[in-house]
Order: sequence, then structure tokens, then C-alpha cells
Amino acid sequence: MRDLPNSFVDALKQQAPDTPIDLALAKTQHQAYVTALKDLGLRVIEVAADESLPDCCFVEDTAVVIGGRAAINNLGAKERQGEEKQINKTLKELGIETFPIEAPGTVDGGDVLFTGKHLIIGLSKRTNAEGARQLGQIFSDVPSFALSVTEGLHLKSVLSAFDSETLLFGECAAAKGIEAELRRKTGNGMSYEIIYLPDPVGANVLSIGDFVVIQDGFPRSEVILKKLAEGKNKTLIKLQMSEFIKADGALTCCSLLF
Ligand code: CIR
Repeated sequence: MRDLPNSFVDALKQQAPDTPIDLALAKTQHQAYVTALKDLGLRVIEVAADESLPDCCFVEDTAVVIGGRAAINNLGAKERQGEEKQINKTLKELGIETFPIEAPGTVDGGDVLFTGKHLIIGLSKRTNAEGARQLGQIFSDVPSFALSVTEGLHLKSVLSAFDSETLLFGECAAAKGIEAELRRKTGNGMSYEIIYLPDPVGANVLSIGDFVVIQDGFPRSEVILKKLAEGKNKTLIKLQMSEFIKADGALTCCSLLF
């Protein structure tokens, strides 16, 4: 994870939120996230914030880490380029082999979902086809699919994995298109159950072993997630991410899990 700079209030936003980011509340929410991961037994490495990079806490975008290798992303927003440097250094110190995504390729990790079986890559405002091609090469042992994301910032603004067999989609026009393209590209081997949630942001969850971290504040989605968790013997943990949502973030964006 990466600490929250005070400049977080100036993080990129697709549109101005109804109320400005409350920095103190954002820090409390971020700390609760760190604590939740630690309570689950994860070793959490907290990289220091960089005040010159207001979005640096959205660490998911800077790298894709699978099985001891990492793609170090060339971020799609000019304002965010440079965030990846410190993460590259930290990953190398952990013994992870790193491979840069080179321009003209761009990748934001929010567009990359590794389900355990597939690498699903969203082609969005931030991630382009060349970036997706380079990712496919870096992780050539994992079948990958590039899908168009026509709405929302990233692929994971629309969907995420509840577990390795179940994908959560948020109800929106883009989701149907992504589902159809995913079915077409994975062919008959498409082995995911797809569950739709009424809140697109609420479809962004963190799956960690027998636990699924979900977002507080989406009661209609929560009902569906509770039922799903019961059927799969998973325990839900709820975190409030309101201040991160104001800057187009959610749950997955604040950590790199490996
Ligand atoms: C941005 O516009 O890049 C940030 N304000 C939000 C990034 C969120 N990242 C993510 O969900 N992976």
C-alpha cells in the first residue's frame, strides 16, 4: 500500500464531487484498510507518500504482480507518471522481477484483473492496445483477453472478482458490452458465474482467501453479496471508502495484493 499524501485533495477526478474530499476522513478510511489487511494476517508494506503525486495512494495502478514477476506500468494519465518508480524499487527489494511497460504502451493496473485463470485487460482511456500487448508478453503463461471499457475510469470500476469462479459486474451500459465480449473471447471455456450488482462502485471488492472485503454504503448490493458469501462460506468485511470514491477510486485501487 502507499500512504496518503496531504495533496490527495487534489487527486484527479472525472467530475467534481458533491462535497470536497475530507482529508482527515480519507486518512481514517485508509488506516482502517491497512488494519483490515493486517488483521487478515497479510504482511502490509506501506510505501511513504509523495506529496508531489496526489494520486499515489492508488498503488494498484502502478504495477501488475503475478507469481514473482511484475509489470511496472506506464500510467495512462500524464499527471500520475512517476508514481511507479518507488513501487518498482520496493518490488525489486522484495525479490520480484520487474518488467517495464514501454511507451507508446500505457497501462493502469485498475484495468487489469487476474482471476487466477485469466488476465482480463480493459482497454480504456488509460490502457491502450499496445500496453495490453506488452502485458500479454510479460505474463505469456497466462491467457489474456483485452476488452473495451466504454464507461467508467477503469475495467475494475465496472467489475471485479468475488472469487476465482465468480465475477461481480455493476449494472451499467458498459457492463453488458464487457460481458458479451468476455463470453465471445473466452468461448466455451468461459467458466465464470456472473453476478450483477445494482451499484457499479459496489462491484469493486477485494477477495482474500476465505474473506471478501466489500464497501460500506451500498445496501442493495450488500444484500446480494451476503447471500453469495453464505453460499460460498466466505466472510464479508466492510470498509467505508467514500473519500476515495470522490477521486474515482474504490477498494482494489489502494493495494497491490500478491
Ligand atoms: C485517477 O484518476 O487515476 C485516480 N484519481 C483514481 C484511480 C483509481 N484507480 C483504480 O481504481 N485502480
